[in-house]
Amino acid sequence: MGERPLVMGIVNLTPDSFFPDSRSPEPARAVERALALQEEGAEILDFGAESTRPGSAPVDPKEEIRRLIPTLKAFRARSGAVVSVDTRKAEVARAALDEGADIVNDIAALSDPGMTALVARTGAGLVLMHMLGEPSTMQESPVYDDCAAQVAEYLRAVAARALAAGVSKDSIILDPGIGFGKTLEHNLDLLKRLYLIVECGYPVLVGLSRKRFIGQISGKPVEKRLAGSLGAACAAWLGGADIIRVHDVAQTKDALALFTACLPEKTQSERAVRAIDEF
Ligand code: HH2
Repeated sequence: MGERPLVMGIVNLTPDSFFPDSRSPEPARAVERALALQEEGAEILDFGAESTRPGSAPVDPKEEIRRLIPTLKAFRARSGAVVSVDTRKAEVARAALDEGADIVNDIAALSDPGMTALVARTGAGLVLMHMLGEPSTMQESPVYDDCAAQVAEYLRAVAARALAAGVSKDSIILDPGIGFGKTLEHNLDLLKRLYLIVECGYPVLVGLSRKRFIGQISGKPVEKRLAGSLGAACAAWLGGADIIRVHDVAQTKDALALFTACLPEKTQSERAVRAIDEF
């Protein structure tokens, strides 16, 4: 981790991910997509075989492994890039690590009792993401007293649990879980007060690419949320995110490169506050 934001490119081996253009259910197409995202500058490739969009049903681990392994094998034969596997199941994570994956992107933050020991034993990287409830029902009526503070407290506690079970501190990455049991106001609170998660002392990952809250502000459907996603990605980096998880790698790299290159030495933050009121 350094001053530069890292970009994690999304490769969905699913027939039903919320952004149709990100779906690559056939291994050959998925490998081509992963290689293309690597070529565009992704520092990490995140392979997922279960859509966890709001309202989705869980995928059986055997099916997840069936979707994942041929692609990981074929990608590893052609690339040494850093690979993460987007799964909440230890059985799936184990199969992926056996195929050379480097990071477990656990959106259920160690809910599977086998996950902690697996990561401790293998020394893999570990993304711990906050989710309120389950994907099938998480957007029904999420309630927090103080969303950003509660999410930070939760992530701090899960990270402590991982450390106590033998996971190395260097392995851990925290993620507020944008859109996972959160309203528009909750998502904005998490992004505006991302420092509460940064202060936990681990690298921070943010996944916001084309998500619903971007449509709620821009009024655009998922296919037209690229520009909104780029704006939000720049704000997330400024707020302290070290890794941005995206569908559109080349465009995000360009946006972040320009944003960081042009970063003002003195900001007119009062103007930004007034602009927020106007929206
Ligand atoms: N978001 C999604 C999936 N995995 N992992 C982390 N760590 N953080 C996120 O915000 C995150 C994630 C949802 O995006 P996508 O994979 O494109 O959608 P789907 O779940 O429909 O496949």
